[in-house]
Amino acid sequence: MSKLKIAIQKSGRLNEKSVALLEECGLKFPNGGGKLITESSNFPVEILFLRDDDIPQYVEQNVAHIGIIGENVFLESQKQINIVEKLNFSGCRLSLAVPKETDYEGISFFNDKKVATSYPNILQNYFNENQIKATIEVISGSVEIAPGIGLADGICDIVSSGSTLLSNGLKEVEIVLKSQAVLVSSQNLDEEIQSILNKLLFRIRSVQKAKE
Ligand code: PRT
Ligand code: ZN
Repeated sequence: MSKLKIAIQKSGRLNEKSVALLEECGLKFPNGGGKLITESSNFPVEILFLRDDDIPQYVEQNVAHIGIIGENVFLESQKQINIVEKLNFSGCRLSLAVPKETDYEGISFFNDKKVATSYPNILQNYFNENQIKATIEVISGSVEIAPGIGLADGICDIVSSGSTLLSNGLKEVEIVLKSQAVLVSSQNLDEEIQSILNKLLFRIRSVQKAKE
């Protein structure tokens, strides 16, 4: 019998809540011990533990049928996959920030400026929509230190409480995107897999409803 393959984050901010959601749906499976793939004992699913950035590609290629990622990772990936459900956890925003002493009067500030980010695709679209011509400096982590070390005039990064910006002398000036965890799916599901997904989705929606 076929199994629905679900990709979730191996470790990080989405891991615990992704595991919890599947457990709340009644799925029993071994979790932990560093296994990268595990099976449920009471539902036809296999769970793959991956880095969140790799999930869109796995899902596009139908290696995983569905996955749980942040909308920010979904959009940045530009992969041909669908959002099937918003999951109401890991809410955050992708924002532009500048050194707090900057005299900021609007988005045109970014014309001819350098902005450091790990989200070049989303940011470029945003600048295009707002007719801003800026240089995007792609870095993969510790984006918040870029202005302080002279690498950029501003940054575009994920913000939740805002305390990281604050402690690096930055202020949030524009929200580029509001994000939350989403369930994504492949566009090439066969009938059997789709029917398992429908059962899981029914449970996910019941769990969500119970929390409203
Ligand atoms: O190892 P892997 O690649 O799988 O994980 P990762 O390090 O890329 O991602 P991870 O675990 O940090 O985040 C996974 C997802 O959680 C993100 O893609 C977002 O959708 C979501 N999320 C929610 C966040 C945050 N909140 C968040 N605060 N992702 C990152 N942050 C970081 C942010 O980059 C910044 O450095 O936290 C800092 C800001 O937090 P505050 O509270 O100080 O504003
Ligand atoms: Zn990642």
